[in-house]
Order: sequence, then structure tokens, then C-alpha cells
Amino acid sequence: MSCFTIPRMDGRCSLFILLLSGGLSTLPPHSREYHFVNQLMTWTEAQSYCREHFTDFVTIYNSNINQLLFSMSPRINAFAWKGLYDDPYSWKSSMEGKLFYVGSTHEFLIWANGQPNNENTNEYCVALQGQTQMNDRPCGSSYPFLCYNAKNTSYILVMENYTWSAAQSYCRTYHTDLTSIRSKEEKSNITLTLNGSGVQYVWIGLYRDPWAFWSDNTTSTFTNWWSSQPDNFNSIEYCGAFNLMSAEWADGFCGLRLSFFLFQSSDKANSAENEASVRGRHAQHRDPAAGFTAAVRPHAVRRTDRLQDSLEESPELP
Ligand SMILES: *[C@@H]1O[C@H](CO)[C@@H](O)[C@H](O)[C@H]1NC(C)=O
Ligand SMILES: *[C@@H]1O[C@H](CO)[C@@H](O)[C@H](O)[C@H]1NC(C)=O
Ligand SMILES: *[C@@H]1O[C@H](CO)[C@@H](O)[C@H](O)[C@H]1NC(C)=O
Ligand SMILES: *[C@@H]1O[C@H](CO)[C@@H](O)[C@H](O)[C@H]1NC(C)=O
Ligand SMILES: *[C@@H]1O[C@H](CO)[C@@H](O)[C@H](O)[C@H]1NC(C)=O
Ligand SMILES: [Ca+2]
Ligand SMILES: [Ca+2]
Repeated sequence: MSCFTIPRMDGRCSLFILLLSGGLSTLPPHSREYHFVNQLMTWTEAQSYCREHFTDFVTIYNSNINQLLFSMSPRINAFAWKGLYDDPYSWKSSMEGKLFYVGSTHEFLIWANGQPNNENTNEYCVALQGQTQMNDRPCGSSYPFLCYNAKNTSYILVMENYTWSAAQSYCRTYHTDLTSIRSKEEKSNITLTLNGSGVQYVWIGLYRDPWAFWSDNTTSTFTNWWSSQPDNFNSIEYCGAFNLMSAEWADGFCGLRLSFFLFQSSDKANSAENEASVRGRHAQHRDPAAGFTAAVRPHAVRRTDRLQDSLEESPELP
């Protein structure tokens, strides 16, 4: 592996890295040129900039890349955007196991007021609340649950308090799975099944993977979260930032204006290969800005003196 930095007159600094081809993994790609852009933009603005002028936001596949980005950026007490984001609408169904986007409005899927909000960064499973509306809830909470039985197409309300995973196991053992809500008809049958049960929350078969997406559609399991991050402070932090003093990660409000890291694919052959290795994912790639705009509570923004939330008050760069 060889690296060299290229100082530039235009305020950008870039680092070119050549990785040995072949090997065990198709990712990261063979060669990428990384840039630090010292201009302050919201996450979405920065994404457009990256795609327009280069290839995309950076994806950090391992600690070497994390360290590279660190070495090429200024040591200032601020954060920079990277390609990572969390999508609070990226729900998967237990029955099909595939991504099933649930937007903020749908004729038969209705979120309770202010939901999904991923409160305290641990709400990755969905319960029906008040029997008709959805709410993301901590998967470890214990609630009654709704199984679906495909043999006799029936919905079974189990009045035992189970965690989401235990409920899923139960439904898979004795019926087919935790129920989905795939149509208006299915929804009305579920409503009928719950009618009169008096339950406050009931698990259904929707769950999601946190922080699963990078802007360039590739996947990576590497993380370098700062302690107590991500914290989804005020339930509005759905974009991934990089601390320029420590190379550690935090979640931040996507509307913040920060500097950012991007990459340029070195040649067309590589980018074609990258595309081929990209996991087939969601049909519509949601603009996360839309997601978190919907999730913002008007009263939610307040100042904080908590150290871990210094991203909230990250000073504007000169
Ligand atoms: C469907 O089958 C399940 C499992 O055998 C049973 O518990 C349930 O009562 C049945 N429902 C109907 C409507 O037959
Ligand atoms: C489930 O938990 C709720 C709330 O704690 C409680 O009121 C209810 O009795 C529990 N149900 C069962 C079957 O244990
Ligand atoms: C649900 O209810 C509709 C009528 O609203 C009915 O046609 C359908 O067969 C029911 N069963 C299922 C599994 O959706
Ligand atoms: C719920 O059940 C009650 C009777 O227990 C009935 O009057 C009411 O219409 C039902 N509601 C729905 C939505 O089916
Ligand atoms: C990511 O995937 C979506 C849907 O497959 C596509 O619309 C979008 O252009 C892709 N983005 C990139 C940078 O490849
Ligand atoms: Ca919630
Ligand atoms: Ca945070």
C-alpha cells in the first residue's frame, strides 16, 4: 500500500490510496482518492456536492481508511460529515426479511404522532399503539403480540408479555411469523382481532437495522463511535459525523453545516466493479433529509451543555 498527500491551492486536501487488488474482499475498491472539503454544508447539500464534483460521500470500510481521513484533515475541534446515515423509515418485515420502506404516510400504515422517533437510540422494532397506529419501540420491551398463521390465514393475538425476538420465535414455532400489515384488508382484520383486547402496545413483524446505510450504497460493518454515541439527541440525529480531533464518530442533526469527506473513484473500471458488488437494496433510496424532517418535533431543539453533544454546538469553522 502506498499513500501520498496532495496539498491543493483550492483549500481541499486530498490523499490518494492504492490498495492491492485481489484478496478476500471486493470492498473496499482498489483505489480511491479521498478529499476533505473545508466548506460548511448540511449533509444533503454536501452529498449533492460530492456527487456533482466527485463520486460520492466517503464510506469508511476499516480503521485504515478512518486513520487516513484523520491524517488528511485539520486538527480542529469540529466535526465533518461522512456518508453514513440512519433511516428511521427503513423497516423490514419479519416474514420476508427484506427492506420494506414505510414512509410517513400510507393509507393503511399510520405512525402515531411524532413517530418513529427512535427515542434513546434503541427503538428498532414496531408495535401497534392504541390498536391502530405504529410506534417504534425498544425491541427488548415486553408486550403482547400478533402472529399470522398462513395455513388458515388467521391472526392470533397472544396475550403474553414477550420481547420482540421472543414473540418472533413463538410465532414461527406455533404459527407462521409475526404479522405484517401488507394491505388495507390485512389491516382491518388486525384491527378486528385487537378490538376489545384493551392492549396498549402489540408487537408486529417490523424491525430495522440501525445505521445501515452509506451514501454510495455500499455496506460496511466497521464503526468507530465515540463513547455514548450514537445518542439520537432530541430524536433528530440521523447523519454520521467524524470528530476531527479524535477520528471518532457521532450522530448529528443532518441540517448542521459541517465540512465533509468525499471520494473519487480512480477509474471507470473500478466504479463498474463497485456497482456490481453493491448489495441489492431498497428500491427507492430515500433522501434521509426527508426522513428526519418528518421526525423533527418543532419544540425539540434546545441547547445542551452535555459534552457528548458538542456536535450540536460545534462552532462554525472560519
Ligand atoms: C388457525 O390455526 C392456528 C394454529 O393451529 C390456531 O391456533 C387458530 O385458532 C386457527 N384459527 C382459525 C380461525 O381457525
Ligand atoms: C403485561 O404487562 C402489563 C404491563 O406491565 C400488565 O398490565 C399485564 O398484566 C401483563 N400481562 C400478562 C399476561 O402478564
Ligand atoms: C381480511 O378481511 C377481508 C375483508 O375485509 C377478507 O376479504 C380477507 O379474506 C380477510 N383475511 C385476510 C387474511 O386478510
Ligand atoms: C369493536 O367491538 C365492538 C363490540 O365489542 C363493536 O361494537 C365495534 O363496532 C367494534 N369495532 C370495530 C372497529 O370493529
Ligand atoms: C443507490 O441505489 C439507489 C436505488 O438502487 C439508486 O437510485 C441510487 O442512484 C444509488 N446511488 C448510488 C450513488 O449509486
Ligand atoms: Ca417511538
Ligand atoms: Ca449525537
